[in-house]
Amino acid sequence: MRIVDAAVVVTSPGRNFVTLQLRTDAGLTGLGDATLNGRELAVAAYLSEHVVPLLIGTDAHAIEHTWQSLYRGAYWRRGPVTMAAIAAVDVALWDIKAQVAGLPLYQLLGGASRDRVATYGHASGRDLPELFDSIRARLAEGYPAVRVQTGVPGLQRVYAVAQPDADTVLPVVEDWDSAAYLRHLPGVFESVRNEFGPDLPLLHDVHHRLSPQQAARLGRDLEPYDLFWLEDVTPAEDQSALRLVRQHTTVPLAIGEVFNTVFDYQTLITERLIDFVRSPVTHFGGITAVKKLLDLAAVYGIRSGLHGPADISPVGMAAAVHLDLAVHNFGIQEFTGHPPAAAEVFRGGYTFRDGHLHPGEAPGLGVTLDLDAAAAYPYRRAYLPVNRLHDGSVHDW
Ligand code: CS2
Ligand code: MG
Repeated sequence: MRIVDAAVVVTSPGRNFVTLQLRTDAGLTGLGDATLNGRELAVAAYLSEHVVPLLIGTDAHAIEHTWQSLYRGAYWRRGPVTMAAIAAVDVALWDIKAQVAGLPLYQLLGGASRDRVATYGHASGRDLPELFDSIRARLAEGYPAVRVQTGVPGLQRVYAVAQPDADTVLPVVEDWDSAAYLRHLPGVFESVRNEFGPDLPLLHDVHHRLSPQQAARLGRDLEPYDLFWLEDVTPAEDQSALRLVRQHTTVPLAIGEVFNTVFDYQTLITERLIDFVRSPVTHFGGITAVKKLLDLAAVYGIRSGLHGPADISPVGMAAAVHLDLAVHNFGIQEFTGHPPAAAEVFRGGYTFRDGHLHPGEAPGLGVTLDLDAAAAYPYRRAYLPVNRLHDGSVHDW
């Protein structure tokens, strides 16, 4: 079975998504997510200009060989643009192979290791009353675990709390002060625990903003509140930073949403510096690569917590849910849903019920792409926010 055609579809039903659709001479189509938030057209161009011409005429069943050819054959390895493109090809080929087998994709990954996939949702508020309302809303939706983000006194626009201005073209500027944040956050978690009791799994995302010393202090200060995980405490490219954090706190650490290959985790996993790996299928080279990552992590007792915000498309999320159901060392899946219009473009796929996901029993990934609906939502340029300190200098966002 040969690949005969490939379409790179950029659409914006509420937000931008990039999807690769491969077609074979057997008349089958497979989908892969190539969305890279704020850099969508870079991946679309990499796919159209460089990857697709290499695929036409190749064996659609040779997933591992194709992966190695795109990774090793480019010479310029790694990086989010390249690995998102490879991920889209990989997932589309898995989708096709599972359709040939007539099986839902998770069956090709070893079959179900669990009945359903537990998720966490996002709660945030500028102050405690707003935050409590947001947590209650997630609990009412059935989420078994909640990520808690809060405003910080003295800061105007904080990650996950500030609402983006409508129709901003240039990046939104948020503000940041690590000292104010470190003073404020433990009290917020104390209040949340007092209000919601000891059983609710709570998570928090630091979004790569602290020095190792600050992160170690925060981990210690949060220990009484029994977090499920503390995420991305330090800038992620510095693996050795987490050695210092790990020596000073027992808080479970999660990292990896901006990683693209297993080498980004080499020190972290083999030295047992983390508890959860966070890479999404979409930015890490696909199912082939994330499965290998999770197998390495399993050797060290490390579990999955795959990245699943709205910028992972319904196709990327479906791939994650198949993998989550199959692997033994699943931890939790982030899931925030998508803008309503996305359901017009991406049909089918997983279901979300009682805070849990199930990939369904349709052959393949189970997602179809409506090209007419996609065309009705043209691309709109979008940026992620940036962070500034009080003196105007740039801080990690
Ligand atoms: C976040 C993301 O979900 C998360 O944990 O860190 O929302 C992240 O900010 C976005 O994916 C960036 O595109
Ligand atoms: Mg995060």
